[in-house]
Amino acid sequence: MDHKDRFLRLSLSEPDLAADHVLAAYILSPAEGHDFLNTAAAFAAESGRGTQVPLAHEDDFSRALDVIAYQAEPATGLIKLAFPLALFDFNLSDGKASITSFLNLLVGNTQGMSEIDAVKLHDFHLPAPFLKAFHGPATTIARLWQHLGRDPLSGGMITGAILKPKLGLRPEGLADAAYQFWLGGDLVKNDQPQGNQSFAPLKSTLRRMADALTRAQDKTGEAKIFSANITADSPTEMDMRTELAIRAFKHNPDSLTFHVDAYLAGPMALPHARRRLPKHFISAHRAGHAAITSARSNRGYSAFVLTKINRLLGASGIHTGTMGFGRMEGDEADRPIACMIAQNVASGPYFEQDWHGMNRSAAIVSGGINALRLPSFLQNLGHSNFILAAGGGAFGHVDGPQAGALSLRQAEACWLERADPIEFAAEHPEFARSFPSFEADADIIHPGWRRALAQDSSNQ
Ligand code: CAP
Repeated sequence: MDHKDRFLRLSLSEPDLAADHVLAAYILSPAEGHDFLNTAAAFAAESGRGTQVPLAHEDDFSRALDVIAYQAEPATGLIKLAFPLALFDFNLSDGKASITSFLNLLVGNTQGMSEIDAVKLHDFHLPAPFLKAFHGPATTIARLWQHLGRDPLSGGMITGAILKPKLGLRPEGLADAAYQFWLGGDLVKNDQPQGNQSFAPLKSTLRRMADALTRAQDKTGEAKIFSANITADSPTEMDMRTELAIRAFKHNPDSLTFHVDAYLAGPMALPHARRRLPKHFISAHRAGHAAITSARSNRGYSAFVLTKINRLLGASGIHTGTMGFGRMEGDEADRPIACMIAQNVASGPYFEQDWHGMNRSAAIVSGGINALRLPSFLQNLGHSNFILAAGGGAFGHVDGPQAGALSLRQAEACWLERADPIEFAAEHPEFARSFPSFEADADIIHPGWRRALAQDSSNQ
C-alpha cells in the first residue's frame, strides 16, 4: 500500500480543512532508516485507520474519513494532520464530545509506532461545532472577584496558598494553618494529595476548615475562599467527597470551590466534576504532567496542549506554571499558555483558536513563587489577574502564614506601583521580612539586600 499517495496531500489548504476537521501539529522524527515523508504518511494512516495494511472491505465512505497529513517539513519535523469531525465519539448521556476519544485519536497508539523515534503534539485547532461540543468552564474568576467584593472585570491577584506541608498535619493543624493564612490572604487550597488520610479524616478536616473560614471572615470582615480537593479514583468517590464539602460549607456556599488533579486522575475526572458541578468554580491541577509535557520530552503532548484541553473540559482555573520564575520547569516563553486560556481568540504555536464565547479560565500560578519572585513574574506576565497558589512562599515566611499572605499581597502592590523592592520594603514590614525568609532568592534577586535593609531599619 503506498501511503504517500493516499495519506500525504500537501496541496490541501489549511483554511479549507479547518471548517470541518480537527487540525493537529506535531514535531516528528522518524526512526533510523525511515524516510520522513513516508513516515508522515504512515503516521496519518495509523492515526485514522489504526492499521497500515490494505483492507479489502473498506468502501468509499470509510476512505472519505482518512486522516490526512497536509503539511510535512523534513527540515523542521513539523507535521500537520487533519482529522475529519465524523471520527470523534460523542456521549450517549449528553451528546458532548468525549475527551478520551479525542486523545485516543490524536495521541493514542501512534505514540508507539516503531518507525517513529519521537512525536509530540504541540497544538491543535477545533472548528466551532466541535469546540461547542465541550462543556468549557461553568464560571470564571469574575465570580470569585465578585465574592471578594472586587471589580469583576479586573479584580487583580487572588492571594492564595496551597496548604503545606502537603501531608502530615491533623485536621486541627490544617484548619489552623488555613485560618492564619486567611487573616492576610484570600484563598486556601488543598494540596493535591490531601484527601482522607488516617491522621486527617476528610469529614473532620472539612468541618474544621469550614469553621476556620467562618472565623477568618468574622475576624477580617472579608470574604474568603476554600478550594476542596475532590480527586479520587472513581466517580462515585469523587461525588462523595464533593457532597461532604458542600455539606461542610453549607453556611458559606459561595466560599467553596473545587479542585481536581486533572492529569493523574485521568481525563475522565475533570468532565465528571464539571457535570456534577454545573455552577461551580473548578480548578485543574496537573501534578505529574511533566512526565509527558516536559520540554525535555519529545513524546506525548506539550503543556500548551494540556492547558487547552483543561479549558475545553471545564476548568475555571488552570495551573499554568511560573514561566521560569518559580521552582518548576518552564521559561518566559510559556506566557502564551496563560494568555490563551483567558482570551476569546488566541494564538498558539501553530494555530489561532477562536473560542466562540466559551467561558475563559484563569491562570493558577504556583510552584516556588514567593514575595521576592513575584514582581519579576508579574513583569513578564504583564498583569495580575490570576490566582496565586503559593505553598512554601506563603507558609515558609519566617513570621508565619498571615505575614506570608500579606507579603504576597504587598509584592503585587510593589509591582503595580512599579516601586523599587528594596525601597518598598522600608514601608512594608511583611514584605521586608520575606528577604530573610527566602534568603537564597534574596541573595540572587537583590544582592546587597542585607546592607540596604539594615540601613533602612537604622534610619527609622
Ligand atoms: C507548589 C505545589 C504545586 C506545584 C504546581 C508543589 O508548592 O504545591 O503543586 O508547584 O506546579 O507541590 O510543588 P510551592 P504547577 O509553592 O511550595 O512550590 O503550577 O507548575 O503545575
